[in-house]
Amino acid sequence: MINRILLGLFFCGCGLTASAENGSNLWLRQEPSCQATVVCDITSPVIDVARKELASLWKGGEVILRISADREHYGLGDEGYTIRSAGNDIILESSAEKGLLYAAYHLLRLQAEGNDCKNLNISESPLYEYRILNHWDNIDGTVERGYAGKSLWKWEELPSVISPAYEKYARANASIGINGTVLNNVNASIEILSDKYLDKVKALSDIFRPYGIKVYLSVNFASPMKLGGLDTADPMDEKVAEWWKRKVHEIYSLIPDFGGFLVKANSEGQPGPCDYGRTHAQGANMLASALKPYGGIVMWRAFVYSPTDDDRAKQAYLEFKPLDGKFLDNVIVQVKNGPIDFQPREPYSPLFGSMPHTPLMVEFQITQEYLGHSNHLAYLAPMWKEFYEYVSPYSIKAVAGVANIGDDVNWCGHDFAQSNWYAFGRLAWNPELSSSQIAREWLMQTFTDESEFLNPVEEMMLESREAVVDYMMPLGLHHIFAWNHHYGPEPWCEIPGARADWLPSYYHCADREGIGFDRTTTGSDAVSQYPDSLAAVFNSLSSCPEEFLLWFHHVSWDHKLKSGNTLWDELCYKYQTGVEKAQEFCEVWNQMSDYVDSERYQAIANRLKIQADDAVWWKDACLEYFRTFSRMKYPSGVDKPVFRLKELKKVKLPISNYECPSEDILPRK
Ligand code: BDP
Repeated sequence: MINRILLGLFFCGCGLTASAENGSNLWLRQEPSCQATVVCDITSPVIDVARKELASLWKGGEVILRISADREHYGLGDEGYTIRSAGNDIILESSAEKGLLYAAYHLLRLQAEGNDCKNLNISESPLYEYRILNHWDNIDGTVERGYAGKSLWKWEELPSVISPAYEKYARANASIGINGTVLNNVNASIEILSDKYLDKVKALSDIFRPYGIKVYLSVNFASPMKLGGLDTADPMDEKVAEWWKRKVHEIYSLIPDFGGFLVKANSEGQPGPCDYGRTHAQGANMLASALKPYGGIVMWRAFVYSPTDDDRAKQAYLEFKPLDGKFLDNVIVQVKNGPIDFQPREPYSPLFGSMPHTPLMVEFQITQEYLGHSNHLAYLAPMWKEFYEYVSPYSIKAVAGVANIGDDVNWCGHDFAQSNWYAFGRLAWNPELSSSQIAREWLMQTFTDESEFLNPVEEMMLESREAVVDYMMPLGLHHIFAWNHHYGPEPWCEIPGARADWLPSYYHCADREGIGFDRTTTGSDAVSQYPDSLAAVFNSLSSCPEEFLLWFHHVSWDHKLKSGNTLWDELCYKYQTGVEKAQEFCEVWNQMSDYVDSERYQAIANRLKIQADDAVWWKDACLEYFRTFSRMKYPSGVDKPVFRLKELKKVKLPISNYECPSEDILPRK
């Protein structure tokens, strides 16, 4: 209830400023009371943040912050902490300052959720040491696959002009436990390592440091040539290794706690060690040796596939598995959650579990490149939890998420997309949290704690990703998106001269007989990259989970599924369900106007409407197109198409991969 009264007001206790609600306060919207007594005998930038937050926001008794000398006693590490009530007072204890900062945010979260904060006895520590956002931000201000405006980093103005957004960004991250940020796109510009840009990077690092956030950079493997003027970037060439050492030294003299490098090499045209006949391990190790003396790490991406080879889904495994055990200990191989590319649903990448002697980290995509950009509501915690059903969170070393943040006033475009930033941080801290708990936490802090709002809206969030799968790519279909921008459907897309594996027909393989990519042992044999027991499950048409059916099998149109429906009918019903769900979300939201400020209410309603309309477009495009192969009728209960295939084939959205389409250019009846 409290949140509702406060909507539209922020900092009313201290600054008395009222503003129209615009979503800019994210999940951090408690009213400062400016009253709490915070006792702590240390002064440092990190402690000062914790102190300031508690002093202005905490509404209970005294809060005592303590560094415990007895590390062993807690065994919670530098970022872990305990929170204990002692009468009216609260004691926050950690073996290091960052732990106290996280404890402060934990306590404030409990308060925001309406917890009475009596009898607290909490011990917490993050599962992963590295919980990192990857920004795909370019230095020209665009954001690759970013749908929330331009880059947050105003490179032109830095380092002299410091936007207040930088500190807000750091605060938001710290409040959910994110402790690292890669500032720039994996398709990295050479200039990021120039003196000029390093000064700008330093300015950002200085702002983030008190919030426990380390800065990392994506680097271009050819930097020694293009920036350093060398005639090679061969990792085995001494001049090259020397160049990197000097560069790393220069970085650390500006940024003593610099985190390290993220590298996309020999992938989608980026340079890399393979250009010189070297392996990924040789490339990564050369950089790792340069970073090692300073405690920096290399996150080396395994997102590789070449145009001519085998099934794209197999390639990362084929290239990286033989390198198991060959990386230095400060290299972490960063693997996308699925074997292809952030599709609405993919099975997990078989590299997980296949490189026992190499630390691996998972890369999730928070930005909705393939899930309706910032127009569609898709709460992604269930998708990430699904990954952990197959890959034990304890088997990997770290987590990265491709950020969905831009300079839009509400940070993420869609107000509900904020929940994905939030969920990423919470799951990176503790992957055991449930999607439902995270949704609820976020809703209570972001909107209101009234159950009439919470229950239906939480349910809508929990169903949203599955709805997107249903109206876009059900039953294991994947990558049937429109060329380049990946927003709408284009299963028919043919571009003369284009790489086959960039075209939808490569993936759906629809023909007169059936549809789906045969990855069984008699097809591309991608199944065999999974552990034997799972490979057997995926390989058999009868035991393959239906959500992955067309990922692993080419299935005949009249094949009977578990429901008793033929594949064709089931496909139709899935698209229909997706459409109905998206329409239902609009209805659910229509009931919520009493609980939400009018600005956010309307903005969300508008986007839900776009989503519901897009769902129809997706259904019609896919079913009408696939029907040209199946030549079967729609079963009863499935809506007649609104659009004709001929019309939809003409749709070309004039957007690039830096934009989210506006309503007026989308196909509508
Ligand atoms: C794909 C994106 C592309 C990225 C690439 C990557 O379409 O823009 O550069 O992944 O992850 O999802 O490197």
